[in-house]
Amino acid sequence: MCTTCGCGDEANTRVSSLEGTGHTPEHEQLRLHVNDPGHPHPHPHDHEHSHPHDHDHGPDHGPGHHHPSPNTETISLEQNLLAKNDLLAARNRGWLEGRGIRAFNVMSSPGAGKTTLLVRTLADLGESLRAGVIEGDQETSLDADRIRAVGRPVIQINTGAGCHLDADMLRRGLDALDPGPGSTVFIENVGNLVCPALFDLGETAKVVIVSVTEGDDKPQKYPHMFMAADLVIINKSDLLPYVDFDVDACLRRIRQVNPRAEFLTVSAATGEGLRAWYDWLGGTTSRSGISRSDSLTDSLTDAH
Ligand SMILES: Nc1nc2c(ncn2[C@@H]2O[C@H](COP(=O)(O)OP(=O)(O)OP(=O)(O)O)[C@@H](O)[C@H]2O)c(=O)[nH]1
Ligand SMILES: [Zn+2]
Ligand SMILES: [Zn+2]
Ligand SMILES: [Zn+2]
Repeated sequence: MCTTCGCGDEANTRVSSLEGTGHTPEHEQLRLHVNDPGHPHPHPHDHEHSHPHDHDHGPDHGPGHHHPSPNTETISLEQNLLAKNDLLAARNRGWLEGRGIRAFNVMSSPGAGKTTLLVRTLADLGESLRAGVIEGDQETSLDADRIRAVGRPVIQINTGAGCHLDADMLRRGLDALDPGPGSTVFIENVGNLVCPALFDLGETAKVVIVSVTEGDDKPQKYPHMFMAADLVIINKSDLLPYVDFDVDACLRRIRQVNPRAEFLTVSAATGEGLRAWYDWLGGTTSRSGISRSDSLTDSLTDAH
């Protein structure tokens, strides 16, 4: 569950490899399906899924028991939830680093072009990029089907009512995807500019996409998402002649909330500007961290 928007019920999260028939809604069955005996591998983590926030008071608590006010309870629930998530994210990060795997958490509002960009990237880079994808959506395997069509391994995570991926979901996705050492994992988060910003997954870098049809004011309205970004991609540049979107104003607003973010302007549909995205992806292999030194001018030049 998400204490930011009050959504969710993590017991309904489903992880699916799409192999076989599996559209059963039972999350336990799907987990068995993912870990099917045809694809054995050791469980890399030492913990089990738990629901620390999900307990109710029993009817028999003692007379000295004191109920905090509802507001206090919400805040401590959120702190506990995020603290637990950060711990699991740190384990994911260690697990990924230990295998030299790069994981990119791709976030945006619904429809900004995450899947389109990933499909095109996998098709353009072909065998030069060993990559798999973990797809997060509330429902359906439509996005995973699109990745599968370009012949790459993909795992679908359906969050049900949940509006974001968390570190435990990524861990389960990684168990199922079983990415090879030195490979790349793209994580397509649930389309949402709010809640995914709060949940560290243990990823190598956070990539935020904003499309020109959404308006150039998004960095100010959703500052947490843009503060968290390592790279911001402005997508759908092919539509710039038809919409009222000022790229320079948007970049300035990104800079105001996050001076270290890099940014690129691309069209995942026409391919414009994608060279810079591929260079960025390549750069993260040779650099130990993500470079945060690019100036506004450099990035603007790179994008064209
Ligand atoms: N004109 C134009 N359309 C694009 C571009 N990128 C994506 N689209 C279109 O935008 C729509 C949404 O794209 P998706 O890739 O499904 O977006 P998404 O972010 O994965 O969406 P969710 O998974 O639902 O959050 C589709 O109709 C795409 O064809 C682009 O660069 N230019
Ligand atoms: Zn949520
Ligand atoms: Zn939420
Ligand atoms: Zn998508």
